[in-house]
Amino acid sequence: MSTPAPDSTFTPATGLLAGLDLLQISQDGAVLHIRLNRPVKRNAINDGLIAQLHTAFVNLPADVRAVVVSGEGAHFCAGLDLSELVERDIHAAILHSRGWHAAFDAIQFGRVPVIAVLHGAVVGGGLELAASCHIRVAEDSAYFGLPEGQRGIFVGGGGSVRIPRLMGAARMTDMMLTGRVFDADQGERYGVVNYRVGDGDGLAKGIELARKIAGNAPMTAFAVMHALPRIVEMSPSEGLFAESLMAASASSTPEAQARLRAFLEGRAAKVVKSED
Ligand code: 1HE
Repeated sequence: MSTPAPDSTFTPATGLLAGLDLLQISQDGAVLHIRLNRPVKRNAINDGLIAQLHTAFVNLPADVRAVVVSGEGAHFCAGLDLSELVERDIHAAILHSRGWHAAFDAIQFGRVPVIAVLHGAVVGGGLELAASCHIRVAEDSAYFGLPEGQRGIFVGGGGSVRIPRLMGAARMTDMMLTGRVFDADQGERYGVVNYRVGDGDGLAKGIELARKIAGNAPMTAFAVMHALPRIVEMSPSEGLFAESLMAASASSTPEAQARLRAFLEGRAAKVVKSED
């Protein structure tokens, strides 16, 4: 008997999300799965796809607590659709880049954590998309490149802000100047990849992580997504002050109080070693 697909319990999204034809969106409980669905073009991101990603992330169903993003076909994402770049003037090009920023900001600074499941090419804008997610799972086949250098362009989807914060500016400089491509293991070693899995196992891992995340208090997710990256950029003194305000806000929520009581009364899980 064949093993059911990891998302076999998911049902297609309804309403607005169902109308986004470049995405395939499905939901199971508190987990939403958004699959880039332009495999013929290797999920290259054209104007329509970036707009649909933005629309999806600002219209998440109220009961969703975590999102998994993956790519249909042999690759996660081939980056910017180069066929649309040729005819743009400078003003249109700036607005185009700002449109990508808005979409990826909606992912990074949205309401719920997002897990990227990566396989095949994760290049250019595909790596920028992955970098805007909160956790990255990579299958054996995944590889990371920034072919902008070869194409005579520059990153425009937030890559210069987000990618150095994962792998360091020196590695990104090398990728862009020499066309160097990192494999999945290098991606893990260099801080891009949080979880390494075999080919075909990424979605199951992503969904497993999303279910865990969905069980957290929403205020904790908010603090990790919105406060942590800002505190990292502050001076230590300002950071410590902001941390105190965030910590006090989180611990005062009724959900935190209930969770703390549950532990003290022996009703909550203890901390155990992870198997990953
Ligand atoms: C595309 C794109 C694309 C594929 N824009 N059409 N990104 C790149 O420079 C990566 C360019 N793509 C590739 O290097 C390869 O396509 C892949 C390694 C990703 C996949 O190779 P492969 O052999 O599986 O597919 P393919 O045969 O190259 O591509 C299949 C089709 O997709 C083909 O179109 P067809 O009409 O001839 O069938 C390709 O032209 C098309 N295709 N990738 C347009 N990217 C906000 S700034 C972000 C800046 C960037 O992202 S720059 C990096 C752009």
